[in-house]
Amino acid sequence: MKITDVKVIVASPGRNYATLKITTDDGLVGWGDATLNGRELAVAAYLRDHVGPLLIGKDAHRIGDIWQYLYQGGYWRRGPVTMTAIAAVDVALWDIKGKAAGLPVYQLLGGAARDGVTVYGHANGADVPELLADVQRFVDAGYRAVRVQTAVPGLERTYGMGGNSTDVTYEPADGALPSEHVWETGPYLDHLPKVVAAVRAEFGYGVHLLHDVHHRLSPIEAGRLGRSLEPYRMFWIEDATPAEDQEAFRLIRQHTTTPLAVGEVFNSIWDCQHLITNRLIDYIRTSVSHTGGITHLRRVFDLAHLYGVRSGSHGAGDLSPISFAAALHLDLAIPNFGMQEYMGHLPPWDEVFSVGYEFADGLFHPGDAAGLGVDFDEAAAERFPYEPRYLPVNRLRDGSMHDW
Ligand code: GCO
Ligand code: MG
Repeated sequence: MKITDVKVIVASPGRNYATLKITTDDGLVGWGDATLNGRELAVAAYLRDHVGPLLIGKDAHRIGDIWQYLYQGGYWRRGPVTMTAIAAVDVALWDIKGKAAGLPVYQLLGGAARDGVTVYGHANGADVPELLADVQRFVDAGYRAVRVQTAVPGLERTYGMGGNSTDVTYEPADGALPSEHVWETGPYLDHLPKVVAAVRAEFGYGVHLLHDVHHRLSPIEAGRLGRSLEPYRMFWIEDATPAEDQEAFRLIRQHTTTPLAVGEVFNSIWDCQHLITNRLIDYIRTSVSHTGGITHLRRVFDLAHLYGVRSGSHGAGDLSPISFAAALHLDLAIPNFGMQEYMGHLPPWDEVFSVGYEFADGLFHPGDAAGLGVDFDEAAAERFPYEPRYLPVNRLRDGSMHDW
């Protein structure tokens, strides 16, 4: 089965997405997500100019060989643009293989290891009452896990705020240029434990609570936050400290039993290797669309399984419905599933993407259509042209750059 066409579509139904379409001589079409928030055009160019022409004529069934061809053959290793491009090709080829076999992708991965995929939603609130009302929406909708984010007194805007409803999400990349905001760690460290205490007081311990620190703390500050949250039994705190320095997590580990999750900005198994093999984390958050696709992410999860680390894949709205569908197939089949993020997608996403996944009682299932169970309306996509959008940045009060 030969690849005859490779096409990248950049469109903005609700937010910018880059989508890869691979067509074979059998007439089969596979879809992959090539979206990298704020760098969509870079991945699109990489695919159009440096990957697509190399794939024409190759056997679409040889997923593993094509993966190595694009990884080793590209010479320049790793990085978010390269690994997102490879991921899009990989996912599209798994979609094609499933369609050729007449099976959903999870069946090709060994079949279902669970009935469904537990997801967490994004609750947030400018103050405690607003946050409690948002958590209530997710609990009422059947969610078994909820991420809690809140404003910080004295700070104009903080990460994770927006879209107070289970059915209308929010998009953090909201500026034609990066907006700049002030960050101060002290008020955050003082305020967050009080907010989480209020959520636990209202909802008890029957719902999993998660929080995203979003790279904003030093290791010792992260250890302090983890310890202050121990009474509230967090499912995890995420991105507690920037993880280029994987060994930094040992310092956090020494100070707290709060579970640690990291990895959404990682793009290869080598970004995770030290963290996993030293048991410095509890969940690995690498995503199918930024970590080389199903083929590579399955290797990450297999390594994690050896060390008791579970999956916790990134699933924000800037990972397209194609990415979320692929994540569900993998989440359903792996032995060490932990948690899947589900932020939803901004309308009118469903005027372009059609999906087979369904939500019930806190769990998603990818459906049993052959392949990924997704489709993409190219004609509709033309109604939503790309618009430059960037994530915000933080600066400290003295003007120093800081993680947002
Ligand atoms: C998450 C992530 C997002 C990122 C976004 C970047 O946990 O979902 O941290 O909120 O900021 O995906 O594009
Ligand atoms: Mg995050």
